[in-house]
Amino acid sequence: MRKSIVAGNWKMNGNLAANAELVTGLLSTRSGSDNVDVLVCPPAVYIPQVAALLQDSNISLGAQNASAFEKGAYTGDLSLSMLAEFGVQYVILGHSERRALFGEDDAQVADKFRAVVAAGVTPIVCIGETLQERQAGQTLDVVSRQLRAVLDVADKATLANAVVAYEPVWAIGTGLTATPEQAQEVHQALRALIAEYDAAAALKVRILYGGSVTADSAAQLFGKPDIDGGLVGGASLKAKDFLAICSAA
Ligand code: G2H
Repeated sequence: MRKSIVAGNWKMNGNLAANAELVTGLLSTRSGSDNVDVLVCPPAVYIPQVAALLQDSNISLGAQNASAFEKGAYTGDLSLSMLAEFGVQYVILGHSERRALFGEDDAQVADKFRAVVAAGVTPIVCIGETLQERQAGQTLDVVSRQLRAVLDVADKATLANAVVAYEPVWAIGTGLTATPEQAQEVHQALRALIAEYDAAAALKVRILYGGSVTADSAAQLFGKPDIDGGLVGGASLKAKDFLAICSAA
């Protein structure tokens, strides 16, 4: 059995006061139940603040991005060792907003994947098709290409610990959610692709769904056999909504 994960991707939202209120709300209501891994990914500048707030809790800390490089002349970037020093245990990689707005390509995502794994941090690799690609019947081709880029550089010993997030671009922040059946079809195909590399790892890799997940849509999505939780954007900014999604996982 795979343990579910729910990750809150705050994107570029929050401030000191709002973060404190949100995390306090999460900690005051979250039960001690350990059947789902829960993490939040604040903007990098707030990682120390949120790390302090989460100390000794059962909520983990993630980053929204990281450099593939160890150190040096990379203005504006943050290395894995810097993030790890502040307790970051997960890093989101290749989010569609990074791909579309900041030009990240499959090769860069693969380089970052290698760096994240080498640092002992868990990668959450985001993949997903655009509406145009879905309408052209290219969904499985696109997500397979994006996932292969990472699988080709993955180490057999650590692949099982990686997390994949299927996030159809047309569902992100739009209020449109893939149906549980649409998502399951893709998740199943992704697991089959991972099995081509390592059958045992494929059974263990957790594949999250992301894209306008709400407290209302979560239970049905997470009820599908290959959907192991969610990567949640907008709904992770309200403690009540995020906790309801965690409870559905
Ligand atoms: C997809 C998701 C979180 P939202 O980007 O990664 O955001 O839930 O707002 O669609």
